[in-house]
Amino acid sequence: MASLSVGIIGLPNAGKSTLFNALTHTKVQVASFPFTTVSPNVGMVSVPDDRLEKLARLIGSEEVTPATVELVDVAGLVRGAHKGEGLGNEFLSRIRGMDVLIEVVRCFQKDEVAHPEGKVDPVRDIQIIELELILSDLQILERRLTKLEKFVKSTPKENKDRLILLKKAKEHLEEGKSLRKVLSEQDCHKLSEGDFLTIKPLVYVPNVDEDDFASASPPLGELRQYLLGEGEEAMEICAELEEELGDLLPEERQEFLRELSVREGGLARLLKRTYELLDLITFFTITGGREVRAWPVRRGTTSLQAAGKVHSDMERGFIRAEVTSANELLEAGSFKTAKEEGKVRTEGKECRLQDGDVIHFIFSE
Ligand SMILES: Nc1nc2c(ncn2[C@@H]2O[C@H](COP(=O)(O)OP(=O)(O)OP(=O)(O)O)[C@@H](O)[C@H]2O)c(=O)[nH]1
Ligand SMILES: [Mg+2]
Repeated sequence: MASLSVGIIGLPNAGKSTLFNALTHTKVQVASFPFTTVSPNVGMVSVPDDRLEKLARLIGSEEVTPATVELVDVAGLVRGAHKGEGLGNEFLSRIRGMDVLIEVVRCFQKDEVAHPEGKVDPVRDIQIIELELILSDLQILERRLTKLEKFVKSTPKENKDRLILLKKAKEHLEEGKSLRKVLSEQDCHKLSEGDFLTIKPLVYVPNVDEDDFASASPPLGELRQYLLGEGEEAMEICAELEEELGDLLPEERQEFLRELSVREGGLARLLKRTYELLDLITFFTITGGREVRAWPVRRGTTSLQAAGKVHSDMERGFIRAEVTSANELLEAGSFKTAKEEGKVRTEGKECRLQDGDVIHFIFSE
């Protein structure tokens, strides 16, 4: 499976690189001027999973390898990006390859940090970006339509159906609607190879001030109303605070959070949600009783494909898979007991994995 990636998008100075740093525990350049990021920052992030920690404790494992996804922090987008304004073309072509988008929306004030539009107005910012993505999709769609229309008379029904779907998509875009909001899941799937930007799953991340946790600023209140009305997903985060928290020791962190009366786990929730939107599930392996590892795979993956993910030898020499669930294993206390209690199934190559499966592959070398 090619690596799945999550792209962080937003206007310049929204806090994208700050969020990237907080999520990846790295230190890419963050600054108060726009277009700090030019070439994209790429990092791998671990997806938090309680089951992994519990399994590690159960077997006294020292080595724990979490599931990871690729995170890409791209250049900021501005009005007119679809015509190449700012770093428009670079930005748009980069996010075309992403599987899920996180859009950072500036809600924090901070006068030293210039806003490309002059003042903080998160609803307007969301609309600017949505419009740019729509216009970019329209450009691609029109090119495709022209090509297809040229020879559709003499082509199979499949092409004709596609033409109808593309025309429907065009109408939606012309009405200013993102495709993910109006097309059925099935239609989105049919168009997914087209790299349309407004089809990609998207989570809004309002980047708020520390003070907003106590009482929301008027722009944040307005944004919440707007997103609710649009039925959009949002997860509020204070990117700067999250980044600072990453530098603290666990005890210091608890103290700090208590003082601010902030709940921990904003980043973890965001990562879990993007993981779901990538349509990933996790299976676990325990190697030599020492290493517990979480593996991300697409929903629908078979036991044979899973074996191949762990090692090509396992796929080649696959004999069978012994499968239990993380919860059953935790209850039983050991793989051996789980087996004695009849909680371990023997599966062939075609078994479709469930989220949380713990798998022991039997293979010939
Ligand atoms: N108060 C406050 N400031 C923030 C927050 N997040 C980012 N900033 C500041 O905003 C400025 C821009 O942050 P970046 O993370 O560089 O923004 P960016 O979206 O990556 O910007 P470009 O790469 O230029 O598109 C920096 O000065 C940050 O310190 C936040 O949550 N609160
Ligand atoms: Mg940046």
